Amino acid sequence: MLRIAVQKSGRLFEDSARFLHEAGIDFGNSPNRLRAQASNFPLEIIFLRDDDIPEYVEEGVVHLGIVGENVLLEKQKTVKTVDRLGFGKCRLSIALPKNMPYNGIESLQGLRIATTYSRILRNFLDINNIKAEIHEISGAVEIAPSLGLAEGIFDIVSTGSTLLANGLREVQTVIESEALLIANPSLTTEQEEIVNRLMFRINAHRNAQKHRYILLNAPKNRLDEIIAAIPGMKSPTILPLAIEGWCSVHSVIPEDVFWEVLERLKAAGAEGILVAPLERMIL
Ligand code: PRT
Ligand code: ZN
Repeated sequence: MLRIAVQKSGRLFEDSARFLHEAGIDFGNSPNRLRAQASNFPLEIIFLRDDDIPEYVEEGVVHLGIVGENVLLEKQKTVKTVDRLGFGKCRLSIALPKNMPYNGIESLQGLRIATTYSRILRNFLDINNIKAEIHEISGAVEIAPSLGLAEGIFDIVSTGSTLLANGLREVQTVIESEALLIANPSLTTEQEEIVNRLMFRINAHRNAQKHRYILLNAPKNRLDEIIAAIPGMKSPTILPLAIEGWCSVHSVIPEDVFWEVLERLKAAGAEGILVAPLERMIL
């Protein structure tokens, strides 16, 4: 049995739940609980504040966690990154009042910068030999300059509209972030095995998303040309049709080229072309 921590509510909750559902894991959908047992996989889901997840994973209280890379880097906990999940994308950037000049990192020298991410900022400033004062605050960072607490801020930016609304301008991106699947670094072999099963299921879903199932009718005398147009798995399945001189061709093609493939197939004489999505695909 494994335990996975996901954000209880907030920006990562829905995508984290979707991630588990895509792996075929069922745990109901009431977000008000603190824990839930998957009904069809040896997994217990624990709902936590995102800030606590790296520590819970490091301590082994939970075996896995889904958390923003920004939070993980700030907390500096010893965990293993199992996978990058492609959601919760954002960046951590330094922003200054929109009229304040910025001519590169040196312009930050001597400034006061407010942030909730003081470790990441400290590290960035140290690497670049910038002496700036970090004001660690716990929220509402973007109003610090207008209150006179600091000249600049260091915070999460996604669309940039929050900065704009507060008269700030993004001047320096420090890190790009996305949600990560993290694991305790000393899982037992049995626990690793469950993580592998989880990843196997996720990859079967991802592969399916990237491919399409294709069926078509082909005149036998142009079959070679048609087969050559299909960048399929090993080789297409060819089945006879009731009509003399024709056969049915089945294959799986990468999603990103399927329009070009369809054009080539049509030009090669294929008829009755059907394209269908895939549920799961194991390579
Ligand atoms: O309650 P809990 O502690 O669990 O949640 P939280 O309030 O600390 O975090 P939450 O739910 O806001 O965000 C969780 C994670 O989502 C973050 O740690 C990031 O990894 C990721 N993420 C992605 C974001 C954003 N995009 C984002 N835009 N987190 C916060 N924001 C904020 C940003 O700071 C700004 O204030 O959203 C605001 C809007 O951004 P703009 O640039 O689109 O205006
Ligand atoms: Zn948080």
